[in-house]
Amino acid sequence: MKRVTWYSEGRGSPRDASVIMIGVPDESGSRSSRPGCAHGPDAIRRVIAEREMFGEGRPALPSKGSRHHDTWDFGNVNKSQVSKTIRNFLLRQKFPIVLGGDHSITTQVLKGYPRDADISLVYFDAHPDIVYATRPYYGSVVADVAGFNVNLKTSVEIGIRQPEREEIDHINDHGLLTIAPVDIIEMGIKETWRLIDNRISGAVYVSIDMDVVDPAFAPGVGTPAPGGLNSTEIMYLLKKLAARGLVGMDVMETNPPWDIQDMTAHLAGRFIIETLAMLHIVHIRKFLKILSNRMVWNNA
Ligand SMILES: [Mn+2]
Repeated sequence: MKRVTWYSEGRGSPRDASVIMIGVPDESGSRSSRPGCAHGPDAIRRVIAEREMFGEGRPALPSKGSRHHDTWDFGNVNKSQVSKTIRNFLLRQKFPIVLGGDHSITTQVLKGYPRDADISLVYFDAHPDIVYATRPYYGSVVADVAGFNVNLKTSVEIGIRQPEREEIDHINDHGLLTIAPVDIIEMGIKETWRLIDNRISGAVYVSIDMDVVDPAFAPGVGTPAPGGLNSTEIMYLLKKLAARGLVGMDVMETNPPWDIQDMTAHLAGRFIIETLAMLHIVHIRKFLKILSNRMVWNNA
């Protein structure tokens, strides 16, 4: 995979970049009957290069917001290298964007953050992914990271509409806030953002399972669930989150063999562009600095 500089202002190097993009072409944690999400990272890159007005030195043209970050594409890494790679970039105060791959990769990403990071997780997904499992997989992500560095009391799941019976119990036990697509219809998008904004605090990490989107907009996923959010509702929330400040982001479960004319890969790329356009790097540096200082301390 060619190394691409996004948002380049003539400075294409990892040292100058404030944002690092990392692909993880792995689906070993998936139990979907539709294989193929390991091809997600390269499909997203290809579609962005073909269709978006940026890439290789050209600036992005997002719909709102104009922040420019040099974004360096680190290429693909093995799942076993994810935590270490994330940790190394956090120590350099880089903002990571991870492309999946199946959703269990998010667990490995968050394990790259300090154990005491007390992260607020904003989890976009049709499924709660809070099954208790002895072997971590894409259905146990939220349960797995809750035992590590994610604080479920300040976290929120958005787009939930297909929980398993036991997951409803676990959500209630943890006091986890979930927002279903119909809740958004009732509240409206502004009130939805207010609810999320009041809930989250400190270091906020955003994880997107592309199946959060209605399959009408994103058919290329492993476990499609009708009745999801539309593209612009998600973009609206991502922009609000980015403007507030984030410590990392991932976009998972894009599944090219099941996609229709790259709709899902294109939307995944668009989510990233629109988020980056609103990202306050000053806020991010503040959070990342706190995190990286803790890492040094933990190492000593
Ligand atoms: Mn998921």
